[in-house]
Amino acid sequence: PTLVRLSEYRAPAWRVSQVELTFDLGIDTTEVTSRLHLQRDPAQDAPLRLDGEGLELLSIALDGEPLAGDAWRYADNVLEVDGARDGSVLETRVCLRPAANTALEGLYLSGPRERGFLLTQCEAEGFRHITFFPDRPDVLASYTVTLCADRDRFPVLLAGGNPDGQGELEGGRHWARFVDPHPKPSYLFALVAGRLQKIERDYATGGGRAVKLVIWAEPDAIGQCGYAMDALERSMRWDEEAYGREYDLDVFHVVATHDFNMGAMENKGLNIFNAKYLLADPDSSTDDEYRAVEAVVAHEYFHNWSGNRVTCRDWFQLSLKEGLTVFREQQFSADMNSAALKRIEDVALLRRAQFPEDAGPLAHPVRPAQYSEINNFYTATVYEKGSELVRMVAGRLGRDGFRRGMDRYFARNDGQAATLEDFLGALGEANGIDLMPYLAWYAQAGTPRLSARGLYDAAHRTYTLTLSQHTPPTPHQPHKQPLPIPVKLALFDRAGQIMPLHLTDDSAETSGATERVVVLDRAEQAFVFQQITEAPVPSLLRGFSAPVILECAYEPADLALLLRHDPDGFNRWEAGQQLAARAYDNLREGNETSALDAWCDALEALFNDGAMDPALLADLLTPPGEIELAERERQVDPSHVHALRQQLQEHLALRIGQSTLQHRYESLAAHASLQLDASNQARRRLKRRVLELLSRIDPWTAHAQATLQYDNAPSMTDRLAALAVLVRGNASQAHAALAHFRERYADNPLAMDKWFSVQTQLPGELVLDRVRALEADEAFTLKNPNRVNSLFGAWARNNPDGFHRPDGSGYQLLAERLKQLDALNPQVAARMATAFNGWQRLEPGRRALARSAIESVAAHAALSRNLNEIVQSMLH
Ligand code: BAL
Ligand code: ZN
Repeated sequence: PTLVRLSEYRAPAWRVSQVELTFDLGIDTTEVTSRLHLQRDPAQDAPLRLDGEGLELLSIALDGEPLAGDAWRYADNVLEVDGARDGSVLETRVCLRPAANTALEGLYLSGPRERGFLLTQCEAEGFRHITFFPDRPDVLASYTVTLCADRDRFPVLLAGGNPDGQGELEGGRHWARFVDPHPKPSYLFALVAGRLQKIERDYATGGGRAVKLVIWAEPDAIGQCGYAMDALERSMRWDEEAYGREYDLDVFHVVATHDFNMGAMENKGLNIFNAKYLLADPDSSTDDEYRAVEAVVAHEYFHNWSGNRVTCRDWFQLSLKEGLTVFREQQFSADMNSAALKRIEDVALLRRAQFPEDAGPLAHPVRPAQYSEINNFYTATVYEKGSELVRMVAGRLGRDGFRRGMDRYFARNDGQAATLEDFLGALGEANGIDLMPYLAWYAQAGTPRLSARGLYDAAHRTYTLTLSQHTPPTPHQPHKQPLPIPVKLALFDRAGQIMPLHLTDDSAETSGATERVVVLDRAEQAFVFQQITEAPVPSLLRGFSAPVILECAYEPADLALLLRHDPDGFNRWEAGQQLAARAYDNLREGNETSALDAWCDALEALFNDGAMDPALLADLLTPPGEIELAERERQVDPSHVHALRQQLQEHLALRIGQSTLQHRYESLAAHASLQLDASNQARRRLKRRVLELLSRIDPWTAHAQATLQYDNAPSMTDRLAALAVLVRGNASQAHAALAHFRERYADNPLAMDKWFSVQTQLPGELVLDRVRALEADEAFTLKNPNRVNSLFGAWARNNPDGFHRPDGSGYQLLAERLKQLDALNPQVAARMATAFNGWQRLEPGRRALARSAIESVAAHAALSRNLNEIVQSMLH
């Protein structure tokens, strides 16, 4: 397969200044007429070549004249046209088949043909499935879009930009026109047509622009859009206040669909959302889902500046918009909710999803050097690690400096397609700082290991902290260079008091602060702290100041001290996670229990500390997940990891004590509420955790309580938490609860997704039969990405013991389904295939079985470019 390389980037030979599109919409066939106003780069002498995939060309004309058959060629997804000049207008007419489009890329039908609606998805390269175009993000054009359709079947017609007229046509048809005044790349084009309902709100920007906010959904879902509307308004206000960014059109449309490959899409003026991230109501959504809706609504809205007004020069720069926008969303969510809990959630996600990616066969830099299929690079590395890189730079500049830099970046690149160099350049120049050393982070894959050694010199009252770094090799990158690693740190005395810091060569201004950032920018470096009166306990990488793995030979008592005394919730959690990982090592090695004892003692004390925030306590009581713990093994046996983690939780539950847990559960359960405020969410979170711990040591009581909780739950949060405890414990009561849930939510697709996914959490030896049975359920379909993820994704990713069966049966099932799925939807198949990541580190028996399953996928005829790239990378 052809590789696209960053090093081979060339500016486009032909650009398009204006696009006029007319759609004659129908479910089986849609005709698209396109008029492209062409601009030729005088410095390049290349023929006009346009991208186009799967297009049925009906007619073609240049400057008003039909083109003869020998004046154009359409082969290998490229249309080459002779005779075009600077200023020429190329007109093409093509036929599309939306109802037959199962890949959900380009124009497709969402829902059943009788009542579904038409919509588009163009990022990254979907526009070429709609019309011929130089389908690359550095071609920015203004769009005029006219939609024509039968009025009864498609009463609502939407496209990006501002409305510019509508009217009736003959034969019960109508039309609507939209003009987008802001030049945009083709990946931001969108249209929607069908029977949708709306909720509306008026919004006035700080600068006085009146904006109509409209959220559209199918009739049965429109009642679940209110929360998203509130979140949208909060996001718009926040971006004005935090970044001085205002919205720039008269309307902002948002549409919910159940059929979507991604989470959502930031099309200019017409965001399209996977319903999972837009719809919310207490009866069918959990607290976590509410927060996800708020975060994704904000993320897509923030793209209006970081992505749309300033877009990417090429797809290698994807993190320029995605890493930056994830970072902006993280700041927003921290402001709206608890900053500590948000940071915990984000770092946990990074460790669960990105660290394993960076350590496996799919490792790639945040700015990849090459790709075969760009859709395979919408990864945790580009998004989540990309956000961490922005966070490091923002931390380096400070709040005001970062804002100054962002203002410069937006001003200088507005209306243009930019690079990461443009980003770091603007931020650095606005602050008189050279940020280019941070480019190395964008180019180098793999998670750096940061080692820390402390040495206390009582005679001189100094503490020397020696930091060193090392990044293991990754595919195509055997040798790594040192990176600039900002290490935020504090020192604590043995009573848990934070110490003032005086670094050698300190300025008067910084000397004496209790928290400092030192930057390690070579292989090894020592930092000497003065006036230290006793051997301190260092708290390193505070706030997770760099995306690295810290290796520090802490005594368990040191970590326990940080867990008990650090005033910062995130750092406290972090100390607890490190201590829990060491406790896990104790259990694995079986020769000592010092970390296990320290972890249990500290948590027991915190459990009984009435001042603890219940949500933070719930997180503290949760040890690292099985995927993280597996990283501590040389050869991974997922069943063993699962068993050890269960033991870890049993030790903790026993230490806290059955009656204490029970008492706390009852007091939390006595106030079950529907309210979404932070304190009620926190109580629900702790209640779930306490019930889970109880189920480890007293399943009989816990299952009885879970059944009661299920029956009386006022909200989905409580209902699903109870159901999960019953299913995980294989309780006899699970059957009736699942049957009840199935019936109650049969018409609610998002709730039904939860019904599928909760059952994938059955104990490892039981789950495969259940997955097979669920596939046969009439509500299951391989055509819906959410449903596929709720069954196969939840099973293969969230139940390692259930996926990695010792006989390889899990691998075989997934391999078979990947082949079927690939024929329908290559993007979803390729993403699902990444569940095999980490197979090379499995114990030998499973490793051989996993390899042969992946090989069987690789050997399948007619594999998509998407899936092929993933399985080939997996095997090499
Ligand atoms: N741009 C693709 C979806 C998102 O990251 O917002
Ligand atoms: Zn995004």
